[in-house]
Amino acid sequence: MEKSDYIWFDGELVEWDQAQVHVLTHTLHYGLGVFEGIRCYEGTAGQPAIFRLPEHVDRLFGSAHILGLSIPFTQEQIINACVETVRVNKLRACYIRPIVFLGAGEMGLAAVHNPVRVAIIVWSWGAYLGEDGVRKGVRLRTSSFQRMHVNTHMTKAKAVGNYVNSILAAVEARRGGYDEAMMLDVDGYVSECSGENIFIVRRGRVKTTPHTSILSGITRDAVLEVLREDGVAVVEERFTRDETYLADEAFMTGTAAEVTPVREIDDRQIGTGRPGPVTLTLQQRFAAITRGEDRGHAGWLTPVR
Ligand code: PPE
Repeated sequence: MEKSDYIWFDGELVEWDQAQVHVLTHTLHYGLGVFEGIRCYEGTAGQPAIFRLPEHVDRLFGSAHILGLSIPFTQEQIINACVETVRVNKLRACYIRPIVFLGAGEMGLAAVHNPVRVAIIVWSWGAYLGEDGVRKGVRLRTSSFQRMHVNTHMTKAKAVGNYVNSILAAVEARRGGYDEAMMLDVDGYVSECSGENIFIVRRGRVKTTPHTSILSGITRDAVLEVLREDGVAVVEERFTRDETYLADEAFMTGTAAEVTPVREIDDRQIGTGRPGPVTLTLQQRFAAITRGEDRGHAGWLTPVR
């Protein structure tokens, strides 16, 4: 990973190498923290713009609220700080990672009164599952690890600790020679992937899992809106792993993964084994929107000036 120049840390810009924490940082021990992943895109006119920034910051505050963490800044301050961090690092296209964590002080599980700290880091991040994955599609494997139950971890919070569940699945899939893990919920239905939401298409009709056990993806929301605008039939409904085998197309959505086609699930070819028409159209629509070429969705972009 390439270093950027500055990191926003507790309200100030500090040099990349100076953004350090103590080993007694509470979140490091117990995982109580929340974060976001946001992308900034270079527009066709050369102007960088951040995709759905207020929605991401709102989810960050929602995640903190769920975990009982009080962020010592306003949403507006965090929005401005994200823009500022991109600007000072002179990056055009980049990934933005705000993280809220409990600092050092007391130890123990109930030591929730330690200072709540906030950092915003930006760096260049290319295709999450590789350029080939975006063009040709990726291979998924149903995970042996279930997605956490809605009453064990809080699935609506993008919480640091939730990613232990994701990492177990992601690493297992990659060790098995697959690109990514498809996770089932505790009832056995498809939930989401380790870091993406999942969609299937059959006979022109698009299906994605309901909000229940998933992280409510902001890309998922954007894709649903674009599909509906284009007159495509979409439903949010539970489905089984074998229903995915019968799909004509499948794709995943996420900030890092954007719209990534799926060409195989559990060693079964999906459709023709190549990205299908619904997926391809969506990728083009998404690229046009994020590059600022679609005036209808200009409201989803926050320019970095
Ligand atoms: N589910 C999970 C579990 C998840 O982590 C993400 C984002 C999504 C769904 C999609 O949400 P959204 O980005 O709002 O569309 N995953 C982040 C993880 C990246 C990382 O590996 O770190 C991301 O895409 O930023």
